[in-house]
Amino acid sequence: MALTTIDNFINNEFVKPTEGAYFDTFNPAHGVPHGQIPDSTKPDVDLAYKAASTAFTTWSKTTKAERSRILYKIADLIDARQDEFVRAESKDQGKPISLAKSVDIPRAAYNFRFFAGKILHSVEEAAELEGVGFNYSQRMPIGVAGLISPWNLPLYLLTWKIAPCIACGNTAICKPSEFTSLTAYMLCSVLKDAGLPAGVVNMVFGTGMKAGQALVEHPRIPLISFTGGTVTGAKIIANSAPYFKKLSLELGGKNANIVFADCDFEKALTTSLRSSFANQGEICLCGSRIFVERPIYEKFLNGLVEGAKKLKVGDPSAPDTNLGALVSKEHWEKVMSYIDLGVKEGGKIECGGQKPVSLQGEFQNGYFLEPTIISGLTPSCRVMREEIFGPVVTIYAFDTEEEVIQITNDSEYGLSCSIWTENGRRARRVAGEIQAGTVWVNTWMARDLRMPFGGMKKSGLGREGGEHSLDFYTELKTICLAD
Ligand code: TXE
Repeated sequence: MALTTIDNFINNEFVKPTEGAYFDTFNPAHGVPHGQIPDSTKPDVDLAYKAASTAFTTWSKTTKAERSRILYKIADLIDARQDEFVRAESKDQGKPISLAKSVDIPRAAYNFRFFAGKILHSVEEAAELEGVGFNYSQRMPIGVAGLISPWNLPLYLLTWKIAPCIACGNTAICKPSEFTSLTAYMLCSVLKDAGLPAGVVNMVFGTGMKAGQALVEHPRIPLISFTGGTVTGAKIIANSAPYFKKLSLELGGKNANIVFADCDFEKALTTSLRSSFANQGEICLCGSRIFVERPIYEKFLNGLVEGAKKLKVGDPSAPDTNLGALVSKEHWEKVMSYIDLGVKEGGKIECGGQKPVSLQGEFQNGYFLEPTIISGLTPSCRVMREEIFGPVVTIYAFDTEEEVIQITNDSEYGLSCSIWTENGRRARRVAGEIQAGTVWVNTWMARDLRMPFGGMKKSGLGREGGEHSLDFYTELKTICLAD
């Protein structure tokens, strides 16, 4: 099969990497290469910077109405090419086509639509300073932004950065994950067809060590928005420190899913199956630590195991598939190593734990894994503390509200949490105590783009969403006018 060759996108042109090197990108469901990605290096980032900084001088002065018009057009073109994007995302990432169709691609379009509207409707502050005059605040675009995105929700998370960045009048150099560059590459044509001026968005494909690090260490790129692993986040903080860059970091999570005995049992169970295994567990918001109040523990565990066993793992392009393939061989091995560790730490595999034996033909070499539930571990075990980022959850019985708050918060992470209870007072009390950027009560992954989103502790720095995105992608200043 012919491999798709991806090229960098600089100044609205597709260009080969300066050093001419490419590497393979894999179809995770087959375990074979399906494309070639530029192995970009610092000179490519320098070229992109030249284009983006030139474009900034005019784009930053373009009216909000004009920027908004182009963003709406980009959203419309993503919708018009939805099927193409859906198939590509599923093939490149391994996710079920149904998920790409219901979540990833519609949300990518919505990211543009949301910020197209947002910039038109935001109002700045003004205040009279008695005896002096009055003050007003004004937002300025910052310059060329570095946007670095991960492989789990490739187009969804990349567009979550591009849309507010350019809506605010900045220009961008994007570095999508080397594991999943295909839909970012397809987006380049959409941007051009929508009439986005040359140089406003540039894509430099390649590895984190070369292309990513060159962006972070570029002395004239003043802001970096990054989503990815916590260890990488720490490197980005260190590498960008000499330049005092503005950073937004959305990092890992080890999110608690707290189920009280007074919950709506069926709703809690059905949603917990989703929050455990959606996108093969490769969502930073997945609830991988399930804490169940003891009176319903056995019943909930049995229901969860029964539900997990019914989930269909296999061909991502089949419409009824629930779990596709993990993103890469390396990641599959990492997740498997945590299952082994769980057993060594004294856990019991209630279901799953291996590659499904039923896979035939081309799928035999894919990176599939059965949904896995591990019981019998204590909160101090590594499997209950470290982010696994696969279809693996632990389940644990708790006795009191105080205990579950304590074990939830006893974590290096603080991204999200779900609480299941029909007692409204308890819901507010527990939600108020949990150390996480987002707490859902009786739901999971309900995102309102107007609300702040981000992590506490090692789950990240800063907030994005609504006004918070504008805060990150602009410099806010106060102007004082004397009478
Ligand atoms: O992330 P990386 P990976 C977590 C999850 C996963 C782990 C590693 O636990 O197992 O992170 O995943 C670029 N300077 N999440 O390997 O390495 C890299 O090329 C600049 C959580 O994909 O952090 C890619 O574009 N950039 C998560 C991006 O950073 C660098 C989503 C993310 O890669 C770089 C995905 C460097 N030194 C994984 N090193 C979430 N929170 O949503 C790498 N990159």
